[in-house]
Amino acid sequence: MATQRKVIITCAVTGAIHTPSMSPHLPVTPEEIAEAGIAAAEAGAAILHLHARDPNNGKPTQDPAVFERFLPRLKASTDAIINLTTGGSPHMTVEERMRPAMEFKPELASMNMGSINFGLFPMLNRYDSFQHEWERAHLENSRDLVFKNTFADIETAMTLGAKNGTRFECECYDIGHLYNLRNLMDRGIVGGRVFVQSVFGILGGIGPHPEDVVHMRRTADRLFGDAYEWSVLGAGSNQMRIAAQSAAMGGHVRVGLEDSLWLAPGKLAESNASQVAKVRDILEGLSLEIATPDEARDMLQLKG
Ligand code: KMH
Ligand code: ZN
Repeated sequence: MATQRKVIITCAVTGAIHTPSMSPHLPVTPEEIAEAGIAAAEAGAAILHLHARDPNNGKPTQDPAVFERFLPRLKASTDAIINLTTGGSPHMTVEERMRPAMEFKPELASMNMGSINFGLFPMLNRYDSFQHEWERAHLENSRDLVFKNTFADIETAMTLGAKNGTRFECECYDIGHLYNLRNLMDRGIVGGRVFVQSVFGILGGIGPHPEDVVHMRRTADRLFGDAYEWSVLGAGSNQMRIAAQSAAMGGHVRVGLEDSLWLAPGKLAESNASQVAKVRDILEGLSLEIATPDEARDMLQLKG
């Protein structure tokens, strides 16, 4: 098991899963994304995992011009590690999804470690109406959606990213994804200390049960030994419980409105910073210290 030093908090500010009708607090415009990221960093997030949205209707976009409207402000106002999505939305092509990481060459980018069914349609039951037509289709069409991340996709993207000095948040939605990562390491496509982001509770991936978390951790320990940093994210109402469990097991944590709209049962999170503050309280309650961005850079071997 990797030795626990300090805990890295990642904040995933807006993502591409939730839609504007689900919460009035979901950041949509470049200004809202910048302000939410700055507040999250001030609350203790060392890493900001970033997607962009069309300012007119909140639809996920990978247009670098939209990222350009919030990245300079985030870089000027915080020391946080910028982590750009290459997942984009499961509805986009891999080429589209890679555009921001190729354009901005960030320290860190997400990399999804296998193809999965990505079932968003259960959320349809929770909402009577939507402000924008794309929102219903986004959920409905997920019944027949494969989030495509083939071996060729991953290998190409990681090789291109590595040429820019970008390292990866390796998103593992199931146990097989850990084996995919091990294979990339064995073939020399990924080197150094790997950053595993285990994702729990997406329909199509591993569930959110405590035994699922233990199984993921044990398998990662067996496959990677001391050569990895482990972080977790729990989707929806699983977020804080899974963060607490993993932190107690030596892991890092990811929160943010990309992963959950909630602060407590029935209570929407009014900001990303409120989730960062809550997880920080949980971590400090466990006598764990929070990593600064530079400490996180050191642990993850980032270019800085
Ligand atoms: N929305 C998360 C479950 C990515 O951006 O590459 C996964 C994610 C994907 O963060
Ligand atoms: Zn994401």
